[in-house]
Amino acid sequence: MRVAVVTLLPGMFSALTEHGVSGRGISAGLLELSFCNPRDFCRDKHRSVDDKPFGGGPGMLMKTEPLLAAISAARAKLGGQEIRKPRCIYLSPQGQRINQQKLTELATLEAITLVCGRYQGIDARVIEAEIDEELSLGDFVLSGGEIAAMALLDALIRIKPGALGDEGSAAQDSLTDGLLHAPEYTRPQLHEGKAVPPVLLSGDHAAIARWRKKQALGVTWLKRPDLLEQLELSREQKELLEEFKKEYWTDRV
Ligand code: 9WO
Repeated sequence: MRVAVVTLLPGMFSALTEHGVSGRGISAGLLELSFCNPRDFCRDKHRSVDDKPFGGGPGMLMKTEPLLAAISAARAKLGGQEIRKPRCIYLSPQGQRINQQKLTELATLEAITLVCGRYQGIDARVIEAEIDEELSLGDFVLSGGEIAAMALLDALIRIKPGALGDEGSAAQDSLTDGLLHAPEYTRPQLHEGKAVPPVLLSGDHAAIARWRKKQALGVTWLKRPDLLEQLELSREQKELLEEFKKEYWTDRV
């Protein structure tokens, strides 16, 4: 997958490229990153990249001309004719909320352009003309799109086959099946008087798998009932959840 990032602050992306799973994935070529900086496309003497909003008020917008030139350069970099028009994505709080399922769809694309806003963002007509999808990671505001773009890219890389190496497969990630993950435990066996659930020490792999499925359903029911409502549970899952609820209420009285 090839990704061109339009950003005034490409240096921020070293957090992604130089560390951990994402760093290794990029080094291994699972995702090819390039940058187009509007600053490099300025034609005025002061190389300004911001501009005043019509109507006044505090803050600035990204200056349109260098931004458009950088978006064009990103498109050209991604290969022009050979590849279908790369999807151009703008990250902002005004975008559609994305989730793990949307990420798995994005992971199948061969090329995308990510536009990172700064200041108060970009001219509405530029969004209309150039942006295919405006996406949000959640209902909060950052000081620019870069950290959101890095979060998106990190999540995309870990989906790619081979990205996780010995650490396992992204198929086991929380939310891949729409559910939260069962709780996990490591040493010591006794922590502040609390023991590890005995089934995890039993060596009975079928029993452990069943317990984890039940806990995943139960944890989702307790913490994110909204996620459960979006799912069509199988008969086995319904039974496991009923069992979890029964134990939950028994333990509370
Ligand atoms: C800045 C600003 C300054 C003064 C008055 C009002 C203001 N609004 C903004 C603003 O919303 N800036 C955004 C910063 C413009 C687009 C890029 N920025 C951004 C992206 N912040 N948060 C995101 C983001 C992206 C994806 N998911 C969650 C948040």
